[in-house]
Formats: sequence, structure tokens, C-alpha cells
Amino acid sequence: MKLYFNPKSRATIAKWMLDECGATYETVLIDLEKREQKTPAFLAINPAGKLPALLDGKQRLFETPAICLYLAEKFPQANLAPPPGAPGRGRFLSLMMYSTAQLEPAMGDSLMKLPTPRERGWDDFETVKNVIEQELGHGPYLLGEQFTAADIMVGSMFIWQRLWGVHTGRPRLEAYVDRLLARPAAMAL
Ligand SMILES: N[C@@H](CCC(=O)N[C@@H](CS)C(=O)NCC(=O)O)C(=O)O
Repeated sequence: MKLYFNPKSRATIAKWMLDECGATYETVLIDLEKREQKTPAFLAINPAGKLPALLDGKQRLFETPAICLYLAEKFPQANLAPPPGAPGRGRFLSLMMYSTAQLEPAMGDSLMKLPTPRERGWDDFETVKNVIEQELGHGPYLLGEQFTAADIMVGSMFIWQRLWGVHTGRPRLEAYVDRLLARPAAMAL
């Protein structure tokens, strides 16, 4: 497998997932400043011209949650997703989608101090944090004792916040980030 990567990009999330899977892969560095993500060769892999992208033989993948879901299926022994039909599968899939459909844009609005009109499909960051806190419950992970790709998707957003020096204002979420960062394969701060 080849991961198209830049250390200052969302490709760090896909890398975390690959490492949790124990996968063997090669990283291909894409220089975003040189706009290597817009070359015809790269656009043939990800037509959106964005990182991350993953090549696995003839399979090409883009969009971080899709990459994580694919890897969870490819490496079932890593136990990073409840299998189809298992209890928690529906909530797992929902949290995977929630991470980029609501959490990420809400966090972006908050960082850029932009208003969040509901019509755009996501809630303001405080409301989204309430949802995540509720879903986390007493944890330790979103699916209880089982660490999953949903923790990688959701947790990486809060890890980034910490990296940018922004406190969530939520002790439970901060403790969750500490727990995630203690994992040997975790995304580095
Ligand atoms: N929703 C996409 C977002 C991808 C994205 O925005 N990637 C950024 C890097 S973090 C990028 O490649 N930007 C370069 C560009 O848009 O030219 C995903 O989760 O994969």
C-alpha cells in the first residue's frame, strides 16, 4: 500500500490508522506548497487533489473516513471496528461520518470565529462537543472498552486542537485526548 502523505495534513490520521492496523506501507511525500496534490498523476488517484489518499493495488481511496473504514475491513485482526451485524456497528458508522460531517467543520468555524448557520448541516462547536461527550460517556473509548477507528477520526480533531494550543474546556475530553496520546501508535503532537 502507498499512503500519499504530508506531516502537516489529515494524512497523519490515515497514518495513525495504518499503524494501529500493523500494516506494511510506503509513504509518498506530497509537497502541498509546491501543489504536488494538483498534478495529473495525483489527481488520477484523488480527483479532489487533497491528502490523504491511499493506493492498495488497484484500489484507490480518498476521504479520511473511507480510508479508515477500508483499513478496518482489511485488517479485521486489529479489531478497530465492530463487524457488520455486531452491537455498536450502527453507532460506530455514525460516529465515523459525524467526525467529518459535523465535528470537523464545527471546529473549523470555531477556530476561524465564524458563525455556524444550521442550514449548512452541522451544529456549532459547543453543541458538537456536547454530542461527543455524551457518546463518550465514561469511556474509556467511544465504544466503551474497544478502541476503534471512530476514536482515530474523532480523537484526532481534539488532538489537533491541543496542538494548536486550544483547550476544549471539557475535562472529560481532555482526559480522552491524554488516553489516545498514550497509545504507542498515536498521531504525534
Ligand atoms: N475531507 C477531506 C479533506 C482533505 C483535505 O482538505 N486535505 C488537505 C490537507 S489536510 C489538502 O490536501 N489540502 C490541499 C488542497 O486542497 O489543495 C478528507 O478528510 O480527506
